[in-house]
Amino acid sequence: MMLNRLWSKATAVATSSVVLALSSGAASAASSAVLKPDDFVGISFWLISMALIASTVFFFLERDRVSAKWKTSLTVSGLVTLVAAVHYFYMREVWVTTGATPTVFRYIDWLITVPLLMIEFYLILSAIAKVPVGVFWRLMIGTLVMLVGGYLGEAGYLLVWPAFIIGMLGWAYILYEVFMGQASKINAESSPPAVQSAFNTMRLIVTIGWAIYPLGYFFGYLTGASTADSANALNIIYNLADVLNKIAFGLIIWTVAVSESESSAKR
Ligand SMILES: *C/C=C(C)/C=C/C=C(C)/C=C/C1=C(C)CCCC1(C)C
Repeated sequence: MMLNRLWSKATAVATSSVVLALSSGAASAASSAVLKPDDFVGISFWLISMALIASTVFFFLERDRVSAKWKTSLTVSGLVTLVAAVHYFYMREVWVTTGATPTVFRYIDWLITVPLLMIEFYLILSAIAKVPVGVFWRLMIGTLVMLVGGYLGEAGYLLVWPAFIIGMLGWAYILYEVFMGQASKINAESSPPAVQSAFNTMRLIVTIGWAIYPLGYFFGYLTGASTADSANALNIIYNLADVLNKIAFGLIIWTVAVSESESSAKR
């Protein structure tokens, strides 16, 4: 128990130092450009980088408070915010120094964090029911189609409209799986109320929270606005979406984990 606590404190301290070291390295390379007070997209990159580090440390430390079956979920939440924090340093750098949209870093980040969020889904269900591994792979396939479609459009390998439609089909497939497929049936049949409510919240996240990303794409490429306006809209929308889908999503899981752990300790 004691060792366990020490270990999780040590991991949290180590993570935050690595992230801080990375961020100061990135900052010294950027000596030629400084964040301007009217660069609101740049400011959002800064704010969110910091919020992501704080969330990472928080999720790792809070593992101590929850019962064993929730610990992996909190670890995964912390990994999502950690991976995103590091990418935000690089994205911020690209934005502040060049004013360009950091598409490659954004998609590398998504390619790791979105599958981690899918694993989170699967873990929540697995905490209380036997879940066929096919559910997991179907969610992964939807994710890949969605992200590859988006990247081909944003990086200029495909026309922006067809790429958008491919991405939307991948997302639609994920929605089908969580609302009508096997994942939803398992939840309805076998989950205790706390998990059902977590599952429903996660569904809302994947529907409403994730819908913000295609909106970002739309305002970034499909409105015919000027390049500068489009880039501003795209980045601010993606950044806000990340706050909701990475930090708030983690906090929802944390809330359920804490309340469920406390009520099962009383029983
Ligand atoms: C932490 C990052 C997350 C949760 C990223 C999620 C990204 C999406 C849901 C992206 C969706 C897109 C479409 C549905 C259509 C094509 C364009 C995308 C890739 C922006």
